[in-house]
Amino acid sequence: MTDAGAGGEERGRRLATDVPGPASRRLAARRAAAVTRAVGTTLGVFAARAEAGILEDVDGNRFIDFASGISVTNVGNAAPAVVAAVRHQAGLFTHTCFQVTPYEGYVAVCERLNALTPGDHEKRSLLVNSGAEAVENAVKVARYATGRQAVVAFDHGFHGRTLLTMSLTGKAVPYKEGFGPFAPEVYRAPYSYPFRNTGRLEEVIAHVETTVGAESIACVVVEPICGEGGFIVPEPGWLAGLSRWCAEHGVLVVADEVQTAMGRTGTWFACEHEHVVPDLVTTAKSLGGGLPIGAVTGRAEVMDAVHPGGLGGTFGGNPLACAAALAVCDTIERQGLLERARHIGDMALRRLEKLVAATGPVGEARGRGAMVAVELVGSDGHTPDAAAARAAAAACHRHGVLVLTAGTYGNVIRLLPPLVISDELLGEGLEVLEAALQGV
Ligand code: PLZ
Repeated sequence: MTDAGAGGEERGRRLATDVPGPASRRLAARRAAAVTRAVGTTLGVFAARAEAGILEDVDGNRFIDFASGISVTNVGNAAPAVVAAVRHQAGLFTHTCFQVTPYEGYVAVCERLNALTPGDHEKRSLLVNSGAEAVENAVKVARYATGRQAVVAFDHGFHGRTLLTMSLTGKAVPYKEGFGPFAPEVYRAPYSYPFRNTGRLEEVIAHVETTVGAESIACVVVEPICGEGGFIVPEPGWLAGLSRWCAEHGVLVVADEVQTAMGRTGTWFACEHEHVVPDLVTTAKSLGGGLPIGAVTGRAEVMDAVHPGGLGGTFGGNPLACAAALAVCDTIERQGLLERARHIGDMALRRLEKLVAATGPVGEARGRGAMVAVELVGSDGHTPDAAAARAAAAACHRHGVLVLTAGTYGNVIRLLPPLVISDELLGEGLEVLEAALQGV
């Protein structure tokens, strides 16, 4: 265990108290009396500060961060360039509402996204506050531009918690149960899941053609890699085949890159691995490096189909969030973080693949770039084992490594380390995870 500490060096993992410690437990009691229990928590330690790959709690425990706040702090927590940009902008103005008086930062973020997203066609962007809002607006735009109503989403997909995006989301508990009725004209299709041998492209297309009808569909909303659904990497060619079918039938492709974008998978956008050029791309999470911002970026003629005044919101593209987003893009470029993501992925997968066994509990290790997961199964090598995932995650937490679970069946442990994490911290965290997996 390293404990570097002072002088701007990377701090190491440290367990100073029980997890959670006394200060966290006191805050948890206040929380229980003040915050609705409906908001869940992965690890009940209260944060005090965080940096590149370390999150420190109010008891002085330091966790190796394999969560990045669910793929938000790709450039690191409180990344110096982000902090400086936000401080500077806060001293100039904090808000005008872009619809009242515009400002350059909003335009600059849109220019950046138009240039970075796949495809060299003419593009336009819209800025919003969250991933859900981005997806919701992408569907509004797709419906308007096509004059069609149906939207196809996929098994294992997660797109948010608003009425429309919850309707698009594939998992009932905890996201949907009790919250109906859901938005109409949402249809679901199988997603390619190689480990479980489901969602072959021909089946998906036949299902959509017979149950919805191509001519009614405004768009498909698809994650290039399922995030909450369990880091499911579709079969090679699946996304490209789906996009081809869409193009042939006037169906727009909305790539939901909220979790996968901004270098996470080793490219700016996960669609690039499949050479897919979506009509619309949604981003959020890491775009703001910790400040809330989301975006829809798409073909100019599609985005501009909507009448002036048809899209917007009070806070969309807030100037502090725009300043942060520009600093995030600069940092990814300057620090070569796409390459870092690939390196992190190689290192993690190489080690986790060694744990895969026909009789479980690790049925598969998979991922792309710094988006890596293990799927845990029973001794038949197939049946999802959520209890094992919970136990392994809890063991990691007890030993100072913050990991997240995922998956429709709750049986996946996913790693989303910040792309700036050192090899040393990454290796140490993996060691803890390996021991936790061997212990279940
Ligand atoms: N699309 C692909 O991953 C958010 C969910 C956390 P918001 N994923 C984290 C939770 O339990 O609510 C997500 C995503 C994809 C859309 C969203 C929604 O993004 O910024 O949380 O609204």
